[in-house]
Amino acid sequence: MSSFAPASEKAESSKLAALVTTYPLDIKKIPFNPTAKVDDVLSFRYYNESEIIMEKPMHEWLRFSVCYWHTFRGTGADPFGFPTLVRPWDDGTDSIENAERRMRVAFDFMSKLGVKYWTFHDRDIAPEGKTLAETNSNLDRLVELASQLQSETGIKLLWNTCNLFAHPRYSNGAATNADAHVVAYAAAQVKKSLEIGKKLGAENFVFWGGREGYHTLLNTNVRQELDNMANFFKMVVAYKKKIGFTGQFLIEPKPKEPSKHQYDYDAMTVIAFLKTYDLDKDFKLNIEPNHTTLAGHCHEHDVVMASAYNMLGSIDSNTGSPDLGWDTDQFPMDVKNAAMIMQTVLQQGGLAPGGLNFDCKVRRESSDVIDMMIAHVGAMDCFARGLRVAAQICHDGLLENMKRERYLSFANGLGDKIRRGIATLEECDAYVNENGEPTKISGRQEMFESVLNRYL
Ligand code: XLS
Ligand code: NI
Ligand code: NI
Repeated sequence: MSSFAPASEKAESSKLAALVTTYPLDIKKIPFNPTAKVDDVLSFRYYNESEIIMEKPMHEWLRFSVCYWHTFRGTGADPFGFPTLVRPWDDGTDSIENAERRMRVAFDFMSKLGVKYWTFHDRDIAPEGKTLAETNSNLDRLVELASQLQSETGIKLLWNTCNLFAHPRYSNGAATNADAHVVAYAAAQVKKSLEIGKKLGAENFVFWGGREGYHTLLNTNVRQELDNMANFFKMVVAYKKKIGFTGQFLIEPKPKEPSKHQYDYDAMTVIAFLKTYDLDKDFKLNIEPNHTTLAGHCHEHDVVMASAYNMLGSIDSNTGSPDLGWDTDQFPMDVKNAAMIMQTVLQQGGLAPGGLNFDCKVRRESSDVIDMMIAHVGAMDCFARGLRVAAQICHDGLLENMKRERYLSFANGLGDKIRRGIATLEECDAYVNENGEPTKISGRQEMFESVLNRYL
């Protein structure tokens, strides 16, 4: 801000600067204000949680959650630079006291933002001890506090998960490690997290295979590793039943990073894996669009594919940078992308018990505390606007009709038999001999794109 700025703007800017160093957060609850000024980024213009859209309040379509790892444990460090996101509530130690203070700030933040859910890895909330027993007792203390804060604020746990990729013991994978001792460690860690999920009422539980993959096929028995991964999931399903944990299990596909190749490459790969090992009734998918684009697909591809097979359980709503080839985990700020995702969510009748988890981090250059809030408000409003656009598209039914018309030839005759899987090659041969060359029919891509643009 230049020194020529009016006094009121100066006051505004010093208020923002003050937030850098204060907590509990000196921010009011984010209001809904449809006439908010364009630069009022601490109000929702589109997200009106109780407003009914297609027979449900917006908050039921948009089951937002804040993720603990990026938003409360992210430091902004990258391979070239030191941390930039130094938070006033963090004292630089890995103590239980610091973890407890941070958790209180997190629930304060989420309440002011107005989200109803949160997500975390086991290692985000409590320090890892020297032994598994010590780690678990650290977890018990923080889970106790989480349970108390959940009931005080009404914020619920969308899902928890295990960090099976950061500790050096997992450098060669967890469930797919070549050492059975490491596989057992991972299993013990998951056992504890399922118990935590049950205690905190987690509505889902996520498995992201962070290092389940390979760097070179020369040292890797892929078939054994995949069999082991399936058996690991079978142990997990058995324990879930045993303790009566009711959350939905989700696998999160990602093609690479940190491994060169990850087994859970994309939605279709994971669905094939689950069906191969007879696990498809026990799991759905948690789709992250940034992983989808990393796999070489368009932003909404895996959301659409998973939903088409009734396997879309939840979404890690973030985005990559279209011009970068890695997982940048940016806040979703593109209305068209959000509308495309929400269109699929509307078509399948919602995401519950899943939700829209902001697996996103502010840029390392966005170093003020207030940037955390601005980012979440902007992303929630982007999705709320996407929902409104998608609802209008669904309501008009125009694009859906245009799509349906392309497939009319399957409505009767031979097409109908092909569609129902009862046609034969001989019938197809006879049909072509009788009817000759098919008439060329335009795919009309530009028309579809032009129509879509009129809704945005
Ligand atoms: C990393 C993943 C991870 C999972 C949870 O790329 O997105 O954050 O969502 O382990
Ligand atoms: Ni994710
Ligand atoms: Ni990711």
